[in-house]
Amino acid sequence: MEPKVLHIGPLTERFNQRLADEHEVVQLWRQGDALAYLDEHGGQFDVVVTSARIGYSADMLERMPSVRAICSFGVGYDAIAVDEARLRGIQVSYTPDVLNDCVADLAMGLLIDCARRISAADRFVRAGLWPAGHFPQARKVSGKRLGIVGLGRIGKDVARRASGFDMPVRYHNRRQDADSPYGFESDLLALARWADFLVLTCPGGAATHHLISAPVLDALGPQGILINVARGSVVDEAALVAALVEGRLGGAGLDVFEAEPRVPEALLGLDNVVLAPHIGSGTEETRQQMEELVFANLQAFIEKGELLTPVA
Ligand code: 8YV
Repeated sequence: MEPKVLHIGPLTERFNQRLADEHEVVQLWRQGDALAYLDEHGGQFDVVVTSARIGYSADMLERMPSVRAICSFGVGYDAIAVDEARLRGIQVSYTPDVLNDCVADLAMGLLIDCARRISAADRFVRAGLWPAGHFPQARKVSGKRLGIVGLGRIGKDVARRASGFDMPVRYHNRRQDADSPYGFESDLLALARWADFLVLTCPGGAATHHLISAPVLDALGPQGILINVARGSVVDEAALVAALVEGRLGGAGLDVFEAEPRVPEALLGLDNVVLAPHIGSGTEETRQQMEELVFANLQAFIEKGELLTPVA
């Protein structure tokens, strides 16, 4: 029997359309109050499709007793009640690996932009300020010390790119990676003191909530640059804004925010920050691969009752 799919929140037009064309789908965002809708109709769904950003909470799970699989578009699953799903015997899939390149590319792009002040220079030229004087000097990138918080698949791709810039790399993880050629730093403060640039590529969720606190930002210091392509929740955003405004931190390149799409007002006026609207995986090529992987997971579940890339 054709499974009934609940699509939690809109993705790309192409994805939404393809899912609706290929499966029997209800688009939850068109049904008014989500919980009220699920109270009445939740029992009919077998599979949920969602994304790393549009969560699937325990509240919703309770209302959908027949669901057996959640297929998520994205590598992060902090927005999905994975533990609750496991307790209920629900399998969860995600889209690892296919987006590593693009997220790592964006981390390097934000890093170079912040250090060399490319976006600020662009604003300077567009404002017609060049004839009136020189653009202030920026900071060199090549050869600088790179600290990585979360040396997983994406972190390793950032490290590989950094080697092309002759950067010494050290990292902080919960546990040392025995196979890694990079120096392990169990003390995050020590890593921040050592690093010129600190790049965040760790998962979100309770274990990393506000890992980047005021003391870590102070350790990175007035010449240091923070790059976040992980999750907004990893950084104490109020402390970050204060450090930037008070000049205790050199700069920041941010693709993610604590309450995105809301960005703290104070950041908008700062010339030493580069702000992006969560575009880490947002290229045509990568989004296509993520889409294919969601559909492949869905198909595998329908045909064999097993997902291709289950959350471990
Ligand atoms: C989103 C992401 O999935 O993969 C992740 O964890 O945060 C992103 O790639 C994507 O923006 C779709 O919501």
